[in-house]
Amino acid sequence: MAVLAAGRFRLDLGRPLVMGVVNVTPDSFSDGGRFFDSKNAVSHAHRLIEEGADIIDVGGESSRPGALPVSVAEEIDRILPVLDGLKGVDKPVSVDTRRPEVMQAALRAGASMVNDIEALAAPGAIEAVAQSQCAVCLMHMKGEPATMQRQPHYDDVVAEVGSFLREKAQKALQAGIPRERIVVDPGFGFGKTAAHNFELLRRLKEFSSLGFPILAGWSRKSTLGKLTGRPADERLAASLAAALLALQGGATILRVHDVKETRDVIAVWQAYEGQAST
Ligand code: 7PJ
Repeated sequence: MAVLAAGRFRLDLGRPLVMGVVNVTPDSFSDGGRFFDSKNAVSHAHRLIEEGADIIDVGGESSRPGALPVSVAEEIDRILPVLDGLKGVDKPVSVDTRRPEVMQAALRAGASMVNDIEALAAPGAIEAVAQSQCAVCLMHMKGEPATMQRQPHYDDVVAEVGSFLREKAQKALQAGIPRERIVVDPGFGFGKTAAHNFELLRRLKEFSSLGFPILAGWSRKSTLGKLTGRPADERLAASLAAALLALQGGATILRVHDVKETRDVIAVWQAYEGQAST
């Protein structure tokens, strides 16, 4: 049985998994301050778990197109209270970060997975993961969040993303991270046009030959906004359609904001595939 090893957890990859997104980006207009933000994040995570999330992904740095980086200290201050608040939950908590210092602090605070949008590129990031028992998601991004959507170009987006992921996975293996802790992700929306994103989605199956579980993140992304003309909070239907297409393309982990609805998509897909629903 294929499994993903993530700290003390072993996740069955024989069925699709849902990674629920919990953003901890402080709302400067709320007077509750930081405590209010982290309390909200913790209760949101509990809700996503009730709705059927298999993994909770906590992020303290916005990586949306055009976003500017926050300091390491700020990122740690945002996520640690949330990880503390989630200590008792029986689902793996992932931390969405690029910084080794944040990874180490998060792993000490009980995180079981590192979700790195730059695939462990920062000096010390590979070591931070290798020295732990956590799972890691290696994602492809072209450029930096602040500028990545300025006319991205590829000769063959699938070939380029595929060889990037193969190389990063090889590096991780060489650094001593076992195969069963590694996930790969083509990074929809990260330095890609809508056409690139749909080519990657249409040819997602080609990434199966890498031999790692595939994570797909389409939830509420701006490509869906461009397509439908809708703002982020009205992209649920488009996100669910993309989730189904990702499942069809062999994705085993769906990173989403809307867990309950994505679970229903998975139920339909499993019935269609003749699998028992989970
Ligand atoms: C992704 C992510 C994604 C992985 C974000 C957003 C932007 N991590 N973090 N894959 N997207 N692994 O949710 O719109 O697609 S942040």
